[in-house]
Amino acid sequence: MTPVLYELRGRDDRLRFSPFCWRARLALAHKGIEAELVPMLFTDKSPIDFCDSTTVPVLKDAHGVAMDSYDIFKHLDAHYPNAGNGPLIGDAQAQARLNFVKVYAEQVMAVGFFRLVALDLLAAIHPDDREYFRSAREARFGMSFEEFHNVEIARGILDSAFKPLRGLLANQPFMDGDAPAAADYLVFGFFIWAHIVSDTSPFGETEDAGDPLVQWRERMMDLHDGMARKAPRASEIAQ
Ligand SMILES: N[C@@H](CCC(=O)N[C@@H](CS)C(=O)NCC(=O)O)C(=O)O
Repeated sequence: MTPVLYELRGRDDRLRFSPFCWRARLALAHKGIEAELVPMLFTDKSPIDFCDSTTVPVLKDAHGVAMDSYDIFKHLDAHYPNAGNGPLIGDAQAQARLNFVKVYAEQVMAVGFFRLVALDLLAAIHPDDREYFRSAREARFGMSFEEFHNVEIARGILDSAFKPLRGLLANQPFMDGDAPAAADYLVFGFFIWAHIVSDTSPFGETEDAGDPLVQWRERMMDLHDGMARKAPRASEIAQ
């Protein structure tokens, strides 16, 4: 069977911005696997009724179902170990280290991105989903979207969160070394999320082309035939 990736769609079906779904898309591209992409709304999860997940991405293929972006990496490595560009994660030691990258990306860096684009994200979400998403996330933030969206605070968080990435990328082209793999995709998911929903740069009013992190972001945009660069952005699609 053709693998199927279930992913979140936005107000327009071309808007596919979920950071977790992007991890899965990039991982599939890394393996050279073409998947059918099936959209889902927050408020209509019927496409993934067949499994035990309430979130996307979900990947279904001939080997079974993987219901989380990180589990999709593991599933692809288990069932397609040497396909395309090879392993995503690597050995057990590499996986143990990757766990740190995942926690850092989701619990430190992502907060900065979310505060940078919160209102743009809400506008990019399907109108039927906005009330659900607003109330679920406001309960989590402990404040309104309008208060949470704060470019100055966001850039402060990101300036700090970007330091370890810059330190690493000053010495190697990708987080995983000479070529991109799971660590790069885990982190880049949040960059492409913000890029699709908003025109506000995470780097400030002007971007420094000599910044190793800006250079890495550009390399990531170019990967796999420029799939991230080609992704339609909210600002390109009429409201
Ligand atoms: N741990 C999951 C998180 C996935 C996740 O939170 N996905 C969001 C879309 S970006 C979702 O489906 N949320 C459903 C909901 O909040 O009801 C992963 O890494 O795959």
